Amino acid sequence: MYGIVRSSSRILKFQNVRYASHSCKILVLGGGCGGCTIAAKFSKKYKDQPNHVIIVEPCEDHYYQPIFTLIGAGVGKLESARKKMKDVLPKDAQWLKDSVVGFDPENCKVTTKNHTIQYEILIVALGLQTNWNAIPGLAEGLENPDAQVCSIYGPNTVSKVFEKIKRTKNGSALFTFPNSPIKCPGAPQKIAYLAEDYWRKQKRRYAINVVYNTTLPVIFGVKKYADSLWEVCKRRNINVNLQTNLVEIKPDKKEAVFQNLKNPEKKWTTEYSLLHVSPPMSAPDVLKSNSLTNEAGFLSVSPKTLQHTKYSNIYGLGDCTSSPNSKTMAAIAPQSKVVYKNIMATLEGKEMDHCYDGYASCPLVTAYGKCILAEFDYNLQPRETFPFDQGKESHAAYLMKKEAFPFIYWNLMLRGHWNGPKIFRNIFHPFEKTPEV
Ligand code: FAD
Ligand code: UQ1
Repeated sequence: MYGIVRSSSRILKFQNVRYASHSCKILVLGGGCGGCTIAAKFSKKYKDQPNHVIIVEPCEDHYYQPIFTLIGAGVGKLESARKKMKDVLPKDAQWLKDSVVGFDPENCKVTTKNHTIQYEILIVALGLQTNWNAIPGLAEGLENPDAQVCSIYGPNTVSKVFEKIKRTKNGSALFTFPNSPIKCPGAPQKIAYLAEDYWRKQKRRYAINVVYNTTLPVIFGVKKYADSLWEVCKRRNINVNLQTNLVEIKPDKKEAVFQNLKNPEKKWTTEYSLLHVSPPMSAPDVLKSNSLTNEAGFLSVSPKTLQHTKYSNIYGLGDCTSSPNSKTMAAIAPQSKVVYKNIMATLEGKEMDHCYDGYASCPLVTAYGKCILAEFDYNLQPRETFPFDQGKESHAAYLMKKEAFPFIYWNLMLRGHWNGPKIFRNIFHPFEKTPEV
């Protein structure tokens, strides 16, 4: 029933095959964290049935993005975050190296630039799109080596961040959080803490005004961790401005224009000596404006089952869905189990019985060697794994961020073996009740 209709399985990998048709049981869109993780689970299940799992992914390289924050602070190099896509995607799945361009959910078909694919089950894991052109002056500023504009948010920009931090000797160092949903909402302030710590260690902190301008009305969404972060900022004299939006950069003059979101007419221009920008993000263009998505362009899924709200043979995971969790890799670990189990139940004609509780985690690095390990759920209540107070800065949490999580990612998660730390939480907190979602 399944299989390649007009091409051999090997040909799938080559771009010069035009308009070939394929069919498969499980079609995964996106070979990033979510796509690779879920494809690994299904290819293990169907390893004796070639062509059952197809992954559509255009990129040659796969990145472990969480380590970009440390790379931006001079801890490690970009090469440590990068592997070849062909080496991380599951060997028992077919990789179609192409971009999705259209959906036809009524007929269970997806089109890519060069192919059409018929599926029984579709899993969408297309991530978030980074909109570098949404702020006038940002793209020019990043390209201009003298403009002192930088960002940890792109594989092409992250390597230049530390150089620019090192070059900053005085003036105002501004760090921004955009007016859109973003991946790892903690990262824009983590890089501010690391840069501040660097300047302190270099004995030039007294000459630099460190400012964190966020569009959000809070420093962090979970009160327990927000309280700790306010203390860090107070102790280290980091100025935090809430509801403050970067709207334009004038790289030649080293000036940034901000807007007060409480009174959007109110705009002002500030000089900077360093500007770290977390760019606006959105659902990928290909997802926007079709019957699969909500108004903002995110794949409409049930927050509990991660099944599409209209088409029962479509599921989503990761940053591109409407599920209101914090968009992190840590969230994808339990999501991947829920999606896998619920699809298997559907295929076997059973009720779906796995439910995602919104778990997400954010290792909030506050200095070289220190981290607050935030873990929480849909209710924004802490769901901590370890038997110590994770709201306090600790070296253990920093080591997990730097060493343990990358190891878990490459060796367990991408191979379909990591469903999050619940197993450890159950050991350390045996009497904790699972909250209602
Ligand atoms: P991605 O991993 O981004 O993958 C999406 C894939 O879809 C990509 O490979 C892309 O090429 C592909 N794609 C896009 N368009 C198409 C198309 N048209 N057709 C086919 N394929 C397409 N998370 C944490 O848990 N902890 C952290 O400390 C942390 N820190 C972070 C720091 C930074 C600076 C960044 C950038 C991210 C961080 N994250 C962190 C977030 C984490 O990296 C993301 O949440 C995670 O990668 C999302 O996985 P995903 O599969 O949804 O998207
Ligand atoms: C996690 O599972 C994970 O995926 C590998 C991350 O990715 C980067 C994380 O940052 C975190 C915090 C977790 C959660 C794991 C534990 C042990 C708390």
